[in-house]
Amino acid sequence: MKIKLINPNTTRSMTDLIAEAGREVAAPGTEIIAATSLSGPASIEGHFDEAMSVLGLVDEILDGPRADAYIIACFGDPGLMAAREITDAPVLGIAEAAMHAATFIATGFSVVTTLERTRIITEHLVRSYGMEHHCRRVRATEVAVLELENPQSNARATILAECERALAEDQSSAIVLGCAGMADLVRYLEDKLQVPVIDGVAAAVKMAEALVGMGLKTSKRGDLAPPLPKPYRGKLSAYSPKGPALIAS
Ligand code: 2AL
Repeated sequence: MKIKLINPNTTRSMTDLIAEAGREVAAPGTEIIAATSLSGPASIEGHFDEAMSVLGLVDEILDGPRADAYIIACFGDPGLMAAREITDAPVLGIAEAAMHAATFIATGFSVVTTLERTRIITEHLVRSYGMEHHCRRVRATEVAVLELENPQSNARATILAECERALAEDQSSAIVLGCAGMADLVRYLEDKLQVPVIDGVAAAVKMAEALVGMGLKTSKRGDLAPPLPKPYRGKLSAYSPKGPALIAS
């Protein structure tokens, strides 16, 4: 099966890291197609960044060969429901996948993410995914997304310290990493913390494989039906939904 792993920020080095995390867990018959959005923010750290990232993400689903499943590899899960409208292949967000994975192996988890503003956005996701009973706390490290790639930033030590505080103070028994750019920290943190550490990229790949393996597709009944045909004007005219047929499937 083909799983398209889309980095909705435009930083290719982060896509390489994400692709490696995905390929590490993928089953032998799974091909991971890693893509970087061609338009949008270099990193996604706020509501505006998220909104501006969605067209680049949508382009990656509409253009190119179809995949059996799509993964949005940014912890804000930007454009998740919109993406589900334009294909009947399963679409998974990494925050959603990581939080669900955590519920199977721990009764409570903490999310350790990047900036305070991203922490607040993650809290919104916790509520919209119905994870309030499982997520004990969302914690910020004040490490910006692109600083994760800077060896001089001390990001590793800062994230480890926040995870330790989470385990000491939150009554959590697992850590969810709150950024795709943290995917390479799993082993390091598990060694130090001795609790499960969940990277959403890996979780989403395995869950996508499971859904495709079960022959499940996104329901086209109700709000995930294809977008209604209508004109979109101005800069978005090329995106006008054409009709009831799926745009990509
Ligand atoms: C992210 C992420 O995963 N990629 C990105 O650009 N921003 N999320 C985050 N919580 O900072």
